[in-house]
Amino acid sequence: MEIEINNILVIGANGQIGSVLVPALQNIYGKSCVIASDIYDNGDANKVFEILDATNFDALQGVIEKYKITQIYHLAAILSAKGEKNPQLAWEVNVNSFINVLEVSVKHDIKKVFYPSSIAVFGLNAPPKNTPQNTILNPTTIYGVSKVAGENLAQYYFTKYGLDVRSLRYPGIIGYQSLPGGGTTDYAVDIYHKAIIGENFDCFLKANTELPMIFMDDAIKATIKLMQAPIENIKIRTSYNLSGMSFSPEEIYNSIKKHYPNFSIKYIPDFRQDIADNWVSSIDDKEAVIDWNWSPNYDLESMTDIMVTMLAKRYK
Ligand code: NAD
Ligand code: AKB
Repeated sequence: MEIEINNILVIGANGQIGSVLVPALQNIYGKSCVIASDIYDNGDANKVFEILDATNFDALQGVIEKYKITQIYHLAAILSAKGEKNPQLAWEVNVNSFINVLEVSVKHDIKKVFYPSSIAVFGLNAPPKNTPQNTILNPTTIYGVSKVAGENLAQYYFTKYGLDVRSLRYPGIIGYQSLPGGGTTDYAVDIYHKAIIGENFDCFLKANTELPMIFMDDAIKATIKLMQAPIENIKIRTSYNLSGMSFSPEEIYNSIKKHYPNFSIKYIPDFRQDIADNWVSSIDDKEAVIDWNWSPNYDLESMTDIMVTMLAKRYK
């Protein structure tokens, strides 16, 4: 019997998701089998690490060959708000680095690739509530445009080369372990930190702007479940809708206020309001439920309980 070797490369590993996903993968596959990489070294000695700019094909290929990589989690991206400040960079990082990953994967017979898409693929013409898997994708941000391109590339490489690329349309991710990096949903992480350190919160979205969100533990659970599912269960080769919860700034504020009654919020919408106004408010993820048995564990209140407990410990 052939023994399966899992040498996993995580690209963009120092970011909000990577810094939680890497330890989760280490727990499953062992520390020496998970190679974390990013464009900068954050000094965390608890992982095997390589500096890697994924827009550089030769550098990427060098790491694949050095560690005999068999799976890639490609997390590197410029998120929605940051992308609007520099659309060329967003395209270069989000699309061209993914093409490098796909090309190197075909060339080196990589067994599985994970590609994170986003609820940013949806625009104004998608049904805004309970948005279905198959609907019109006409995003208004360069980030959303790049993710639609990525989803189609994933499907193309699967169909043309049989490359096993799997993908999720993550909602906004909220966790206590790491800080977000330039997205429109970042407010929903920042608000907890402000409450816990006793500061008031200036919110860049309006009080009633409802968006799809998910707790970090559920996002990691979904990622690992998708990647471990039998290949015959993966029916969608663009990207799976994924749902955790949906709430507005006012609702998360009220949830935190139950723990911090003196906490106050001011609404000062900026350019990120325009981005959020073009996104949908809730997601229908029945295909994920049917195909690989997805279900989230957390709603707003249970997430808030953990967020305030863990951040209170951190700031003590
Ligand atoms: P992040 O911005 O926190 O992290 C991205 C990482 O990529 C950073 O550490 C950055 O240094 C690195 N990076 C940037 N350019 C690079 C390059 N050229 N080569 C290699 N690394 C590079 O993002 P995140 O929140 O961890 O998101 C990870 C992925 O998940 C992204 O593709 C993002 O679009 C997607 N996603 C995230 C969310 C969310 O709420 N966090 C929601 C939907 C989708
Ligand atoms: C962002 O706000 O850009 C991300 C996302 C939902 O893709 N958090």
